[in-house]
This record gives sequence, C-alpha cells and structure tokens, in this order.
Amino acid sequence: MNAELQLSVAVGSIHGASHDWTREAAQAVHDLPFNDLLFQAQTIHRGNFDPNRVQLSRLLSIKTGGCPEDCGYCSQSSHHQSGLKASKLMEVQRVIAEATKARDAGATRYCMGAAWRSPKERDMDAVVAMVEGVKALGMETCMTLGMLDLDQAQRLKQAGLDYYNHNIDTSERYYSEIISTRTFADRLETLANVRDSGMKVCCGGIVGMGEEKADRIDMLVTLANLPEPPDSVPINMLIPIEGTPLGEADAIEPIEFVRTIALARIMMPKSHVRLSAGRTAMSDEMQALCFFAGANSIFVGDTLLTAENPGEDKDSALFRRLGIKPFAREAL
Ligand code: SAM
Ligand code: DTB
Ligand code: SF4
Repeated sequence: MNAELQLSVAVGSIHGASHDWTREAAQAVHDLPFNDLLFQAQTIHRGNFDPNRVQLSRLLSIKTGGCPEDCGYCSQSSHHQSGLKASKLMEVQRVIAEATKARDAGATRYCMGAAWRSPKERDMDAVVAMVEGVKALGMETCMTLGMLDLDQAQRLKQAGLDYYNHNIDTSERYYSEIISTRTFADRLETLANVRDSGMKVCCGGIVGMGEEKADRIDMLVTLANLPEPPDSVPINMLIPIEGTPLGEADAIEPIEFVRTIALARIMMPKSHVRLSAGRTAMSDEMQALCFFAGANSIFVGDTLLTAENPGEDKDSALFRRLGIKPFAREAL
C-alpha cells in the first residue's frame, strides 16, 4: 500500500484499523510537512476519542532495583551503578493503601511495576493478592513484571488483571544495542502470552536512546502490525540516569518527539497513546503539542517508578490552561 492510500485507510479507520503498515508508508506519513502531519493526527484522534480528555494512570514500584537484566536506560539494573537502593517486594496492604490514595486523587488505572526478569513462583500469591485488592477499589489494574509464560499470564488474568505492560522499547535492529540479556523475540513471546490469556496489552517504547528515525518508525510498525494493536501505547522519552550506559545520551529534538506521537496516533487510531516518562524535561508547549498530536494518557503523581514526574499541582494547572479534563471513572 502506498503512503497516500495508507493514510486514507488510517483516516477511514474511524471504522476499523489497518494492520499492514509498511515501513515506507509509515515513513512517508512521518515525513509529511509538520502541519499536515498534525492535522491528520488530530483528525484521526477526534474520530475516535473526545479530544479534550486524557486518561490518568498512576505507577507504583512494588519491587525496586537489583534487576538481573542489563537494559541500558534503567536505574534498576544491577549491571549499572545508579546508586539506587534495592528493596524487597512490597507488602500487599501497603500497595492497596497507596492505590487508594491514587484513586482519591483521580487516577483510573493503577500500574504496579517490579524490577524482575520474570516473576518467581514464590511471588505469585502476593502479586495476585495485589491485583485483587486494587481491583476491589474500582480501578483498572495494570502490572509490569518482566517476561511471563502462558500459565502466569492466565493466573494474572484470572485474578482480575486488566492490562499487562511489556514494552518492545525500540526497533528490532537497535534492540541488542540497548539490552543483551534478552531478545526482541522474547518480548514478542510474552506479548503473545498476554494476548492469549485475554488481558489487554500495554506496549510501547522509549525514544531518545541514540536511535535513528528509522528505528522509531520500525518500532511503531511492529506495534501497529501486532495481531491486535496494543490497547495502550506508552511513548517514553528517555530520562537519562547517571551511572547507566545512556546517562549521557543527547535529548531527542522536541519536534521529532511530537512526530513520533503523531505517527503512533495515525497508525494505531483506537489505542490510548500515553505521553509517559520524561515529562519533567518537557515544556508545557511541548506537552500541549503532544496532546494535539493525539496523546491521550499520562502518568500522574510525583514519581514514576524511580524517577521524577511532574506533580499533581503542575499537571492540574496545565490541564486547566489547555481545557483538558481527566477521563471520568464512570466512563471506564
Ligand atoms: N522489569 C519490567 C520490564 O522491563 O518489562 C518492568 C519495569 S520497566 C522499568 C518498564 C519500562 O519503563 C521499560 O520497558 C522502559 O520502556 C521504561 N523505562 C525504564 N527506564 C526508563 C528511563 N530511564 N527513561 C524512560 N523510560 C524508561
Ligand atoms: C512505561 O512504558 N513507562 C513506565 C511504565 N511503562 C512502567 C515506566 C517509566 C519508568 C521511568 C524511569 C523510572 O521511573 O525509573
Ligand atoms: Fe529490569 Fe525492567 Fe529495568 Fe530492564 S527495564 S533493568 S527488566 S527493571
């Protein structure tokens, strides 16, 4: 399919998504004059969502640091000297207390992350109890615990887990430059197990890791062409962490970042595109452009897993200035 045709299919995807994006077509859309790109992205966004509503998710690190994986961007890898103190798995009651605070502050989804390669059998009961407890608060539940086999995915689904976050992070080509302890194919296998269990998939990546434009485009082509596009697509801007291999990486140029968001919106019209990590380094104007380009979800609260995030006051002030409202819980 050529780019023009592909774009018209995407615009028409108000009625149904296209799963056969080629790299050439995606690149042609990415490279449109900026105003044309944003116009197309906003048109598609309006056809599928209320353009003035943004979904709020809250993160909690339920097990921090000491991770055996060597992801080059991550503060929690035991391969790097980020100075982070490792901790044990959090108590179930504490997780539920934190989730209650997040719900009362307006978050509709609670995402619990653990610095694991994959969950151990001995941790599964506690993790299941966390899902059940948070679910009982009336929130959507999400977890990110590393690789899952089908049995683990099915047990989490059974406990009431709505979403599983597992990012492909970058293109298949660039993956081994960033992580050596697992492969791109391992990531796709877990995504298939999550999908087969019936849970919703949250899958995206990081930009600003020294990758090329082609890597960002290929990452989005992989995501859009999954058997089902992910329900949520987090686009993280690298937070450079001192002591990690990417601690000195150059920041991505803001217009390039906005193009990535717009392309994600056009290629995955019905997915929530989350403006994820890195917002503390973005101006209000850059965030406003990202919302115009189709981002409609953020993480709220003053920490992500280990790194900083704009606090509630800053986000409410920005939302007021932009006339943006959070998704209401009843709309879930
Ligand atoms: N250990 C699990 C895993 O890797 O699947 C879950 C936690 S991991 C921290 C979740 C995601 O956070 C990563 O896949 C990556 O996309 C993102 N992330 C981690 N560190 C980051 C950083 N410094 N800047 C931006 N995104 C980051
Ligand atoms: C995702 O894509 N971004 C979130 C969530 N999924 C788990 C994590 C961002 C982590 C940022 C770095 C930190 O807090 O350590
Ligand atoms: Fe571990 Fe996840 Fe960090 Fe990689 S991104 S080092 S798997 S916590």
